[in-house]
Amino acid sequence: DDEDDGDVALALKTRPKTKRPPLYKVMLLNDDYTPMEFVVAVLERFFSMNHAQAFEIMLTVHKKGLAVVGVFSHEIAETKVMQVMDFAQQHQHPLQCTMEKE
Ligand code: TYC
Repeated sequence: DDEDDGDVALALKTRPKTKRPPLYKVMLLNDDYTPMEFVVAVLERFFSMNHAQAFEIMLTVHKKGLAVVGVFSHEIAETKVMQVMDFAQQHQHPLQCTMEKE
């Protein structure tokens, strides 16, 4: 009677926090030397794109300077960046891949 909506007020203040983990954009950067076919192969191999999708994203990077190629959890994003950077180094291409919090 005195404080009939006390628990409602409390419920509003103590709403369960369901915090989702942050997501990270993985980006490919343009350069003047990495062959277009190599970038397409990277997108097919590490980002599960078909050839047409991969070619389109590669052209976007080539024209705009960079593009987001996927959005992942922190751990998956780090793994993708490592895989791309290792693969590029193995083939002596200067291709750069980075990640950024969404
Ligand atoms: N600019 C490169 C070329 O003309 C192609 C390229 C595309 C390189 C995308 C990197 O992330 C890249 N051969």
